[in-house]
Amino acid sequence: MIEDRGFIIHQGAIPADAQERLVADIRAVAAAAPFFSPETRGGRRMSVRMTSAGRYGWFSDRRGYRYVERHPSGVPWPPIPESVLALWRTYGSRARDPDCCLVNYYGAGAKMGLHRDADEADFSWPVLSISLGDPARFRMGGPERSDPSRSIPLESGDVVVIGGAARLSYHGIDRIAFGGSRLLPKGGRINLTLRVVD
Ligand code: MD3
Ligand code: FE
Repeated sequence: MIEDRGFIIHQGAIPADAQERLVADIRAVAAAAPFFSPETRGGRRMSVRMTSAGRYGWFSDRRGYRYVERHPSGVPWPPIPESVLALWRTYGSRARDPDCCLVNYYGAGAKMGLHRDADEADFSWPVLSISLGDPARFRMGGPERSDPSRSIPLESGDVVVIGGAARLSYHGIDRIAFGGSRLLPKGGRINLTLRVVD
C-alpha cells in the first residue's frame, strides 16, 4: 500500500479469479448499456469508450460533461455489480454505496487527457479506481493544471483510492501497453471508477 496525500495505491489487490469475475460482470453491464465514445465540448470524439452502471452514468456532448440517469439509448443504467460494490466497501467507504460506476475501455492508442473530476456534489467522498487488463501509465498532477505531474504504472488488479487533498488533482492516462495482459482476449484496458454523485 502506497499512500501520498490522499492518493492510495493497493497494488495487486484483486486476485486473478476475482478479476475474471469482474470482467464477466462488466460484459453483462455493456450488453445492457453498450459502450459509446462521448463527444467533448469541442465536438471531438474521445478515444476512450465508456458506459456506466448505477443510479447515474457519466455523459458528455457539446453541452458539456454531466451525470445523467439514462444511457444514450434511453434505457436506465444497469445496477452496479456486487463484485464491484464489494471492492468499494473494502477500499472506498462502508458509510454508503456509490451512485455511479463509470466503465472506461482503452483500445490500442486510447488515452485520457489531463482533467479534474469535479462534477460531483461532495468532494469529501473518495473516488475508487479499479484497473483490469493491459498495463497503463497514469499521470498524477496537482490542484492546478500547471502543477508538476508524475507518471505511475497501473496494472490489472490494482485498486486506487483518491481522497483528501488528491481528490481535486489533475490526472490522466498517458498510454496503455496494448496486449500487455491476457485478461481481455482482444486486448485493451478497462478502468472502473466508483463515485458518489449527489
Ligand atoms: C485522481 N479515469 O474516469 S482512474 C476518469 O484510468 C479517469 O480510466 C482514469 O480519470 C482511468 O475520470 C484514471 C484514477 C483516478 C480517478 C479519479 C480521480 C484518479 C483520480 C479523481 C481525482 C484525482
Ligand atoms: Fe478522472
